Amino acid sequence: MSLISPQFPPGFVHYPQFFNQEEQRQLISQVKQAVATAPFYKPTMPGTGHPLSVVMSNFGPLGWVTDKENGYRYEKIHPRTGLPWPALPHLLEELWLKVSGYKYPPEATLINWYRPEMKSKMGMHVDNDENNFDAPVVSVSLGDPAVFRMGGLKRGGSTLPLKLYSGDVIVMGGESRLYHHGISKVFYGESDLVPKGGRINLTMRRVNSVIV
Ligand code: MD3
Ligand code: FE
Repeated sequence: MSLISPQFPPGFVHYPQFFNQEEQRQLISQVKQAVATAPFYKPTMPGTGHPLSVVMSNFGPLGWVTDKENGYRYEKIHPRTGLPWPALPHLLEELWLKVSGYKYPPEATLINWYRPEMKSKMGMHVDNDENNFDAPVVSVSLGDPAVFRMGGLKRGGSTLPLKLYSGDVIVMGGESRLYHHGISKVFYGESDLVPKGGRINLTMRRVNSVIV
């Protein structure tokens, strides 16, 4: 079941409460396990070195990373430990099979932690560091609710809000894949799912258009 305003672009699908409480707890415990070996790191902007307010880690064969020197890119290893990223949990593999409609598995699953003490948010941007825009991006929200904003193909212009709750899944396929989007507000302190509080977002992506 998906309930979204007809103003959202074709290919954008919202599944409210895709994951139940038990599954959400399972996903959080898998994130906890992953960050025990692939700790959250502080991403910085290319050139300026300005920190993003979220901290990040990844699951799967590739991870999205960014730093002052080398900018936005995908890497097979953690920037600090030099170790491969932890494997994608089965629950997420299954999610991709159910909702992506794509022939190949995801390569990168970015873990974003919006921390209460940092009042983390995410500015409007486009996900375009991949070499494959045929595959959708699939995202899972966990913990505190947030206001997601969807813009358009060009930057600036009006945005449409959508409140995302813990357990919600969104799929950004078709035209929506290259739309601007961001997180304008997190309602910190509303959920007790995340051990140290805040919101965790898991974003699954296909990076290459072939199996490498
Ligand atoms: C719409 N994350 O990691 S997820 C990101 O909640 C990111 O942490 C936000 O944007 C978060 O890049 C939003 C939903 C999302 C992800 C990719 C999209 C929405 C998207 C790509 C195209 C359009
Ligand atoms: Fe994004």
